[in-house]
Amino acid sequence: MFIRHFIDGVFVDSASEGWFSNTNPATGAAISQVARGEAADVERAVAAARRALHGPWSQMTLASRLDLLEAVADGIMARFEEFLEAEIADTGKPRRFASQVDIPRGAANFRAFASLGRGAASESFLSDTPDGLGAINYVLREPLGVVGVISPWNLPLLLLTWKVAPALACGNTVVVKPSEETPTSAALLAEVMNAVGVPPGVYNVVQGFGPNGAGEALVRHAQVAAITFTGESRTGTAIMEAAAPSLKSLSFELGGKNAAVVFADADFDKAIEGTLRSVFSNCGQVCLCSERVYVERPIFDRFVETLAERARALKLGDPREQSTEMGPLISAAHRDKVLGYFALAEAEGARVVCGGRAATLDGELSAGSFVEPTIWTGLGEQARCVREEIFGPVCHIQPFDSEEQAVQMANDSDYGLCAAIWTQDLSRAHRLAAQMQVGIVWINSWFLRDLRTPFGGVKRSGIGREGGRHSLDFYAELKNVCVKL
Ligand code: NAD
Ligand code: 6OD
Repeated sequence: MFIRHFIDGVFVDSASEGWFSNTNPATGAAISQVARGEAADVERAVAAARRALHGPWSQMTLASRLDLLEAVADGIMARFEEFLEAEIADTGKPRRFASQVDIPRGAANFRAFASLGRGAASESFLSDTPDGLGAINYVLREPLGVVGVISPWNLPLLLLTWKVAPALACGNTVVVKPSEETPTSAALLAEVMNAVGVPPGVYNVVQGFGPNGAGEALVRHAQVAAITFTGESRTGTAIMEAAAPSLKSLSFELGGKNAAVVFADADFDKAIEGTLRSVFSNCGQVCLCSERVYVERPIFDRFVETLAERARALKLGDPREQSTEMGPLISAAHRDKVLGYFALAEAEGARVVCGGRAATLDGELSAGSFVEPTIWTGLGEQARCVREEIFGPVCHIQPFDSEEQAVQMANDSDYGLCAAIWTQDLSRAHRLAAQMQVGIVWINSWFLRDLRTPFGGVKRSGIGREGGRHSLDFYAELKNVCVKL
């Protein structure tokens, strides 16, 4: 299979005619050849996006633009199985997870921002003037222009559409650069865009790499008004540096080293189930996953043993099978990075409660990038394995003795994306929620999403908020109009 760029409504090869290989991490087999985008391809895509911006897209009424977004959502659902197969093959994520999370959310993102676009209000103020006649100020929302969308591999369709949908709802056109690990769903989405009648040039895809490739060229392009990026924190730094000369708007959703805090009064079974999900979902490759778990001392031993028992029982296997609970990591390179942390944890003095090694499966899965679900205890707060984002199926569990200590340990991180708190004492839950240095707090839950809420992180976990009206604010230029009466 060949995956090409999508520019001005058609699939095209790279100007350089370069390709790279895309592999299935469950088998190590090459599954497609992907066009390797460079600056020349970004140039073509931005030119197409500018033509559409000033042409057919701007001439559509808001209502018909938002109707098209609804049609894209329907188009994703109509091709659910193809999107599902694409995400499973590109990422190795289990069918169960992709069918419940990735694909439905791809469609839901378009529906949510179509609906938010229809309901968007504009501020207005009646102002005093010296002559007593007054003035009315109102606010126009205008498109930013061409928006560059750079997305990661862990939730490819979900995270791409989370940015494309609001950008289009606000009247922008987009050039997207999907992760080089997961090119397929962005190309399938292009087919949906064409099928439902989104004008050529509104949604463009340039495949390829980041540094010195399509990603960097998009960031540096003077006619790209904004970059919305999800990925690693250090990539955020590189993007910010490259974007500086052209003074673009930036929205960053970055890494995490998230804490789950479990009090002795929590519903034990729910806390175990929730923490199992928050540590091991998508093989630990969700930015919101809990890699640090703090448990109140009276239930610490029981919690560690029960969670380890549940982790050992997780079914590793072929991601295509409905019964599989954990697939491989995204690539052999990422597996080696995670295994490096497994070795480092032991060197740092961890007790390995379960896992800690690569997992070898049979048959065609023998070349897959599988690792065991892993739990550590016994590390100090300064251990690298407690401070650095690993992005694998692993957590460190540590006891605490007081609410103050739990807050102090949870906040002792360079990151600040989210936290999960498990307690039946609601006063305590609210008290802690206010003290957590993060962008999102889940109480007795995890990854429970309402797309109208602000989403993002503090510290090294991000800059800005997307979600609901926060997305509409980022993807629009606000213009104040002052009318003297
Ligand atoms: P990554 O930063 O390596 O890559 C993300 C994207 O950026 C890819 O498309 C890549 O090609 C591109 N890129 C890389 N370097 C670039 C550069 N110099 N210029 C322009 N583009 C560049 O991240 P990843 O490994 O794909 O994803 C995993 C990371 O993403 C983890 O750190 C995870 O926590 C984070 N993440 C955060 C969120 C969030 O909402 N906060 C969501 C998902 C993933
Ligand atoms: O749910 C979302 O909107 C979102 N942006 C999730 C990010 C998950 C990180 O891997």
